[in-house]
Amino acid sequence: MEKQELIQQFTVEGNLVSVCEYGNGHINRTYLVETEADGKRKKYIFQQINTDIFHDADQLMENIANVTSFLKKKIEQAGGDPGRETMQIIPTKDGKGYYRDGDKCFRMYHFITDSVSLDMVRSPRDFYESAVAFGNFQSLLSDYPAATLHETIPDFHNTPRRFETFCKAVEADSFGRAAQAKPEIAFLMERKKEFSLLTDLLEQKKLPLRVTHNDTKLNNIMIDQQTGTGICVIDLDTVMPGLSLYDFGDSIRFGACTAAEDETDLTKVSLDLNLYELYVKGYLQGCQGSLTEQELELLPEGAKMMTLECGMRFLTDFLSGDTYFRIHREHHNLDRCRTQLALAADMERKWAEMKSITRRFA
Ligand code: ADP
Ligand code: GN1
Ligand code: MG
Repeated sequence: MEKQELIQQFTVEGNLVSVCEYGNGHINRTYLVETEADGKRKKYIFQQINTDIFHDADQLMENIANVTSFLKKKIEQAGGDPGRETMQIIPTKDGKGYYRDGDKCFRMYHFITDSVSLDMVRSPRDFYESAVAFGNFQSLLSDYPAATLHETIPDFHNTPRRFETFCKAVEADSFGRAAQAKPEIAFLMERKKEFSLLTDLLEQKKLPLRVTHNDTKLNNIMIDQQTGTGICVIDLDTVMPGLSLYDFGDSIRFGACTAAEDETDLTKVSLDLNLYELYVKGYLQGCQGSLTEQELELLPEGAKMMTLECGMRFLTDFLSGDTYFRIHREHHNLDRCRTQLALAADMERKWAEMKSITRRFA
């Protein structure tokens, strides 16, 4: 079915004016849809769900429908505007949360107007506001019935499991690429012992399982153009039980880095300690005192773990023929891996400072 016809399957208002590819997500295919009704333009976000990654679209969309209606109630109770502060699914004409066309699945969201999502920090304030919003998102979901959530990607942040998969990819070297990544493979192998730190503490019940977002990069938050506040957390595909340290860590990995995720000049890649500090401050404010002493102590470990894990995932994908993350050039996943490992190495150099900043706020 053509995109135009697919869009007609949803309860959008007005006539279709345009549809074009949109955003910089690595997973789904995202389109901006514009319609016109009575001379008024309206925007929507139309997405093809990546069903190679999310195998069960029913479960995925059930999670998102339940989480967004839970958030809507809370936002209304607090006197907020759910039309801007949470995602809203636009149902199909027969009342479903997504449309299936053969083995392809599509969904429609309302567009969060007058806001931007950023691929790099524009000003420190953006980053601080994103921290408050991601912390607040976690607070809002603190009494969400976690047992009702489907695990959309099992073992998503199980770093030791990710490491096993990585080792198999190195071993298999199915595309003959391992020789190009020798230093990166060695860097990860040398840190093998670190990977089970958080999963071990979780198993020993020393860290609490919470409902977390799990993909808290800066471009998964909409920042209000007028007020500069983090208005709406988006990309809810991986909202699942997880650790606060995953959410904190992934934001640092992406946003507190001085270079883009795919920068090829590694001399530009470092951890910005001022941004790190701002994020700690904003995240703790958003979490409203809910983090335990152990969680607070381990924020730097969360940042480093998510950076190493993401580097490992990019490298695994490079070695396995680039089937997971969408790439836009040759070696893109290898370049992305290199920035992550350079950032992790810089975190190791700045470890004492990261620890002392964190303790100051804890
Ligand atoms: P992916 O899972 O591929 O990362 P996202 O759901 O994050 O896909 O969407 C990709 C991009 O599209 C986002 O980074 C953001 O810029 C934009 N976007 C997504 N949903 C909305 C929305 N409801 N309103 C405005 N922009 C959106
Ligand atoms: C993917 O979907 P997107 O682009 O927001 C990935 C994250 C990675 C990130 C790296 C479902 O996020 O886990 O950290 O790329 N999402 C999924 O940029 O795997
Ligand atoms: Mg995204």
